[in-house]
Amino acid sequence: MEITLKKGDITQLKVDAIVNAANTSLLGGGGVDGAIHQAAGPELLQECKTLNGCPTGMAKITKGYQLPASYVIHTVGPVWKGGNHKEAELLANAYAHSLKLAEKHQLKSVVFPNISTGVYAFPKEEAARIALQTVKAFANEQSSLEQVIFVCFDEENYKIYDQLIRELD
Ligand code: AR6
Repeated sequence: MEITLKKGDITQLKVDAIVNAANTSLLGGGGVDGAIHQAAGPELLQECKTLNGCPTGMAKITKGYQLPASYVIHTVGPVWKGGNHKEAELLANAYAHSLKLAEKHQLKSVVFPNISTGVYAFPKEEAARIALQTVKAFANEQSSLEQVIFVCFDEENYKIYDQLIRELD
């Protein structure tokens, strides 16, 4: 399994699935969630309404509708509350459950945004370490996944990931 880094807008990527950093309602919001719903069109919200939300750290899958990606994996990262509220564990769970869902659907390529590092205020470097460790641990297992891409929208996250990927290699 190949792990790659890109900079830019997740909604533009033609992959099997893009991951959405959603909230527990799964009914849309701002940030990457808003961008994904905007680009996918109103049918995405219609399908999300049938899912009955999603607990923090878990993931659910829908079709991609007008997106270039075939599917959207909606996961919910934790809100940062200082670090003593299981934030690290919940963030790792969000990545791990998204990967498991991709695997269950036999997907080959998945793109992650930097979950929880926007409105949810998770410290970016710690979040990046958790994301990379969780994906790397999964890469060691037998999987349908051939490519996992991290897409960074902001320069700060891009620099953090670029350095960490080199370190971990
Ligand atoms: N493509 C890729 N990454 C993006 C894009 C994009 N188009 N737009 C923003 N980002 P956030 P959270 C990055 O706030 O912290 C929503 O309202 C952004 O730079 O979108 O998990 C949900 O409904 C940041 O690094 O998600 C929830 O209520 C990262 O995406 C809440 O925000 C995550 O920022 C979730 O908060």
